[in-house]
Amino acid sequence: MDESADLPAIALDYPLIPTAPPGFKSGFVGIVGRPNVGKSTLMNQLVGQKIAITSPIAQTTRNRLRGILTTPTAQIILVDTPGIHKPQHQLGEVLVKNAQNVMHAVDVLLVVVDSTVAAGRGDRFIAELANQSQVPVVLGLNKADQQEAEPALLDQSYEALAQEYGWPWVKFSAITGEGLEPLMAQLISPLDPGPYYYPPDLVTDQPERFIMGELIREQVLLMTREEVPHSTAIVIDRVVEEPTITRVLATIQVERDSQKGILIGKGGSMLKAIGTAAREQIQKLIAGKVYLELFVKVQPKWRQSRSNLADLGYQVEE
Ligand SMILES: Nc1nc2c(ncn2[C@@H]2O[C@H](COP(=O)(O)OP(=O)(O)OP(=O)(O)O)[C@@H](O)[C@H]2O)c(=O)[nH]1
Ligand SMILES: [Mg+2]
Repeated sequence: MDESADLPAIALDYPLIPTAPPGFKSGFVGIVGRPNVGKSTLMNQLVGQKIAITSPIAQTTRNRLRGILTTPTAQIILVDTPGIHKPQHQLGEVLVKNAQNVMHAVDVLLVVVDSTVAAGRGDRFIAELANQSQVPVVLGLNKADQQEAEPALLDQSYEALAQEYGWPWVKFSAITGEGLEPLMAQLISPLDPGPYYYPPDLVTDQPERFIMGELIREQVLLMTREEVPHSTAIVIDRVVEEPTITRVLATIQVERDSQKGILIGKGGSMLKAIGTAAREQIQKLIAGKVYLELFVKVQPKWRQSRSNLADLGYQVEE
């Protein structure tokens, strides 16, 4: 069979990737840090679009997510990771392992810390891991907008950490966007000249279906409490695109009957609230009308089962 005969048709299906001008730089930047320091918020702000969900609850991010940022002189592929913490179940172990693996697979590491509190043991642990990776590191002090008492003292604790390893540090706010220009310059500086890896207008390589599931999970994180957010996983069962509306059928998976009860709520009120808010977010994502139907299913101990985790897309990636 003459395989080359197929080539032009296949090539036409791909968006055009331009040739990089002389001196163009590109590379992968891993965003790592403790849970809740604002890694995903920063990635969204840098790419200018919500591609990662965020919440005040620790361990929001569960997958390695790529955000693509293209400027006239560089293309940075940001890799957002789950917050590094002491794992308490198989799911946690997979998340932390994946975050650690990213440290060796990127060109630059951005270690993000929460500058509203002083450097602690968790930050030092992550700094040591980053140092061992032999990759250039930038220390990012986030939440500059929220520093209250003694900003100078707080900064000193991180300055000392950066000095210990000889890393540059930058202070910024992922929410207001203040300080992000200098951050970008620090991230681009260590990169080598390179090609466009993705078309310049692409902001993520994450499939739409995946982001839809995340947008539903985000509402569960925002609207429920205690163990429910962490016991939840989303499965997108079907996406049917009709001329005027996109129908999405999804299942919210929990570990116990009691959690199912909470998610459904009195007379179905909680599920309705989650569905309404998630539908609005998905409509923004696809820029079109969405009909969202949610189901709740109990899958006992799914966070402890390797095969359940793999089915849900949570596995160790090298
Ligand atoms: N005031 C302030 N809050 C921020 C900033 N960046 C993030 N946050 C808040 O911090 C919380 C955590 O943000 P995320 O982006 O989900 O944090 P994360 O590091 O991705 O967390 P994990 O995915 O759990 O590891 C959210 O409530 C954000 O709104 C910031 O620059 N300023
Ligand atoms: Mg996150």
